[in-house]
Order: sequence, then C-alpha cells, then structure tokens
Amino acid sequence: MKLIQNYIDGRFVRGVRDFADINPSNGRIIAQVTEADAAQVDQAIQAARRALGGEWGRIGVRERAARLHSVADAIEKRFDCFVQAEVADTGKPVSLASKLDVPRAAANFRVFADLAKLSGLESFQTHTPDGANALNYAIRKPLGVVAVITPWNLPLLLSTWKIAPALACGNAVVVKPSEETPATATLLAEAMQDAGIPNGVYNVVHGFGPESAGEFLTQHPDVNAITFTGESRTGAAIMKAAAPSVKPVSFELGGKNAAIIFADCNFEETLNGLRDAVFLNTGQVCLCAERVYVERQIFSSFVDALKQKAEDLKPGWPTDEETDFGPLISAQHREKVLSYFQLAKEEGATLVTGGGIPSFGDARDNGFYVQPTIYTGLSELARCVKEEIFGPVCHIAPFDSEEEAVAMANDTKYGLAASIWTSDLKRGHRVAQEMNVGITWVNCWFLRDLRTPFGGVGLSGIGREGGMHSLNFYSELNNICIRL
Ligand code: NAD
Ligand code: 6OH
Repeated sequence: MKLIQNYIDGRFVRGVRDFADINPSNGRIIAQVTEADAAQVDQAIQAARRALGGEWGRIGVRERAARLHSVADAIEKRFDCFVQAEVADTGKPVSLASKLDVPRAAANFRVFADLAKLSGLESFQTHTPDGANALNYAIRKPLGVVAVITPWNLPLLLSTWKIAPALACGNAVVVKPSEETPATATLLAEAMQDAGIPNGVYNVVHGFGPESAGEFLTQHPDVNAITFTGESRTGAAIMKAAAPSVKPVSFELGGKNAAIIFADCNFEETLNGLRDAVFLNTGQVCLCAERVYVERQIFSSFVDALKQKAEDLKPGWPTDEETDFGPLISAQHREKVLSYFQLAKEEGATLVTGGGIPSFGDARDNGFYVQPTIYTGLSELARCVKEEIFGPVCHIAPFDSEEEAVAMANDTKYGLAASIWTSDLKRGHRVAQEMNVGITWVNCWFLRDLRTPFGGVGLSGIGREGGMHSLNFYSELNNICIRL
C-alpha cells in the first residue's frame, strides 16, 4: 500500500502513526498517510527557520522567481501524476482536475514569481517644517515561517495559491494539507526538489486539526504567520490559537453565496453559468451559489430549465473523461449534506429534483455520491437558506424588484461572492456595487484574474489575497526615512 509521507527539511519522513486515505468514488483505501506529531511539526518549523538563514535568504527576488518558474515547469512535467492524485483523493472528475486544478497550480507559481520580481517600492519625498527634504521608501521583508493550512475541495489549487506568493516574498512554509486530500502536497515536494528549492523552504506535515498537526502549527510560537482556507468556525479556533503570539492571519472561509437573475438576462448563458455555479465540483467550491434569486417573470421557466441541467449531469467514475459530476468528499460530509436534505423537507421546501443518493449497481454504491438537488418554497429564514451546506444543492426563490433581490442577497452573516445576471449593464454595475461581499461576478462566475483581490467579508474571511494583496500579506514593510 502506498504511503504518503511528511516532507521535512528536504527529506520524506514517516510520522508516528498512519491513517487511511479514502477514494470517495468507491470508499476504498488508496493509501496510508503518516501523521506528524508535535515533535515533527517542531522539526519542520525549525528547518524552515534555518532555511531562511541559508541560501534562500541570500538569493534575491530574481533568482527566487526563476526557481518558482521551475516549480511550475516541474508541475507541468508531472501533470498526469498530479491529475491522478487529485482525482483519486477528491473524487472530482478528471476533466475538471486537468482543466482547472493542476493548470492553476502552475499558474499560481508563475504569476506570483513575476509579480514579486516586477513590483516596485513605495517612496515619498517629504518636505520638513524647517525647509529640508527627506526621502521615505519602504522595503519588503519576508514574514519568516508561514503556516499554510488548506481544505479538501481544491487541494492543490488552494495550497499553491498561498505557497507561491509566500515563497515569492522569501518566506519558508510549513504546509498542513487536509487529512482527506494529502497526496498532492507530498507530490509537490518532488517538484520543489526538481526546481532547486533549498531544503527546509517547503515542508509538509500531515494530520488533523485539533490535537494534531493543524493545532501544533497554529499554537507554535515560532510560526510567524498563518494563512488558512476552510470553514468559518475553524478560522475562529485558529484565531484563538494565534492570539497569544499576535500572529498575522489571512482567512478565506465559508460562504452562502447568492446569484441574482433578472428577466432580461441571456437565458441560455445564465443557465449554463448557474449549472456551474451550483454544481461544479459537486457544489464543493466556496464560491458556489446556494441561494438563487430569479425575477418572477422567468421564475418557473428558469426553475424548469435548471432542473433539466441538473438531471443531465452524469454522476460517474471520476476517472472517466465523460463524467461531469463526482461524489462528495467523505461519508461524513455526505451525512452532513443529507441532513440538510432532511431539514429542507422539515422546513417545508418543495423538492424540484434530487434530494437523495443515486444508485449504480456497482462499487460506486460504496462511494459518497448524492444527486444534484434543487429546492424552492423555503422562507428566507429557513436554516437551509442561512447555513452553508457545501454540496450540489441550491434553493431558488422569486423576487419582484431589484431592491428586494439586493436585500435578500445581503441578508446573511457570510459575504464571499455574488453573481448577477442581466443584459442591462447599468443595472449590473448598480447591483454589483450594492453587494456586501468580497467578489462579485456579472454575467459570469469563478472567472479568475490572479491579480485581483480575493476574499470575503463577515464570516467569509479576513483580508484579501491575490496580486499585490498577497505580496502585502506575505511580507513586512520596513519604511526607511532619510533626512537629506
Ligand atoms: P475545515 O475548516 O474543516 O478544514 C480545513 C483545514 O483546517 C484542514 O487541513 C483541517 O485539518 C484543518 N483544521 C481543522 N481544525 C483545525 C484546528 N483547530 N487548528 C488547525 N487546523 C485545523 O474545512 P474543510 O471542511 O476542509 O473545507 C470546507 C470549508 O472550506 C467550507 O466551509 C468552504 O466554504 C471553505 N472554503 C473556503 C474557501 C475560500 O476561499 N473562502 C475556499 C475553499 C473552501
Ligand atoms: C474555493 O473553494 C475556491 C477558491 C478559489 C480561489 O482561492 C482562487 O484563487 O481561485
């Protein structure tokens, strides 16, 4: 059986005990993962600290950027291995992993390498009260050792989204991937070795959250900053752990995202957009729309058409090129999603489609599939409309005015993303500017430019990453003032 190891100070090392890595499409064990204990987490942090004082701390940004491009090259060289590992761990369709996850991992390294290399410094010429001049300029310094903690839905995409800018700024990282999806973080270590990233700059510790590698990292006094993507309540626990040593944190958390569809939208484009926004990656994307608001004139025709799209999705083996809909990540997560299906019934929802488990008559019946599911008829106060489900499910409600749609969309403690669908661009701008979120798409969804700010408000996170926002988080500014 394959063993997925920790990677500490340039060596693959066994942990204290092993746990199983499960394939979500058939429930089978695909590998054992070796869990790091507190001493090994400490070794990884000390290795990262030493690396900062070695070659990595001496080479300039030009050379760092060149090596990060080499990491991207090494990912592309191992493209198929990364795709296979991600598909086996997550159960996502191979078409999605090869179109989205793995290309984005390479792009993350290229974009932040270039950005760090090309970005300039802030400077000000200052006139003093006594008539002299002073020059202020701010230099960037790495934060030091950065802990990177990531979830299971887009494992490689989301971890490299943080690792790449952290390394571009000259930090060393200790990465704790999700216990559900450990494979690609260890595979990335091989790409780091190929690219000449010095020992200790990239470390991986496997394990769980509480009383395991996650908590050992966040409580460690020698970690200088924590960057985390995951559930809002995990963010709260991490904040508490980070408080005693006053560490900076960057949090990308959960969402309960709204889509607002006006009657004047391009119906077909909106329908295809919503099929993705609701069901991509089996609804396990933090940006997915679980609340859909449709202008009353087209409400029934839109519900019927999205029902058809949902029923056209083919739940299948993730490794099959034709599959466009995979399983949920785990038995436990499926229990959570099914409990919301039950709750929707109890809250009086009308089931439009789905609401159960598909049957295959083969080993997929031991996997963690659910049907693409749509509800209507719930009160805006229902828990199914308020709480993040993180599955292939949405609730569709009608609206009569722009004001009503905006009020419903904003009535949430979350605030990650929104999408607005209309042919009236003036209205698109107007409504977009009313959204209390970090990211608003008009006539599209999950269309990414890696230079733009990415993050959420309220329970959806703290801070922004992307472009210069990432460089600002992953570096400290030292402002130097010279009296001339
Ligand atoms: P999770 O919070 O359960 O776990 C994320 C990571 O945190 C895992 O590596 C886990 O082991 C670790 N962890 C758990 N408890 C910890 C603790 N006490 N201390 C330190 N580490 C701990 O999230 P998940 O279930 O893996 O992912 C799904 C969630 O992530 C959803 O809520 C989703 O919306 C969110 N998400 C948000 C974004 C975004 O960009 N905003 C992106 C992807 C996923
Ligand atoms: C959440 O599941 C998706 C997050 C996406 C990104 O962080 C990104 O950079 O595209």
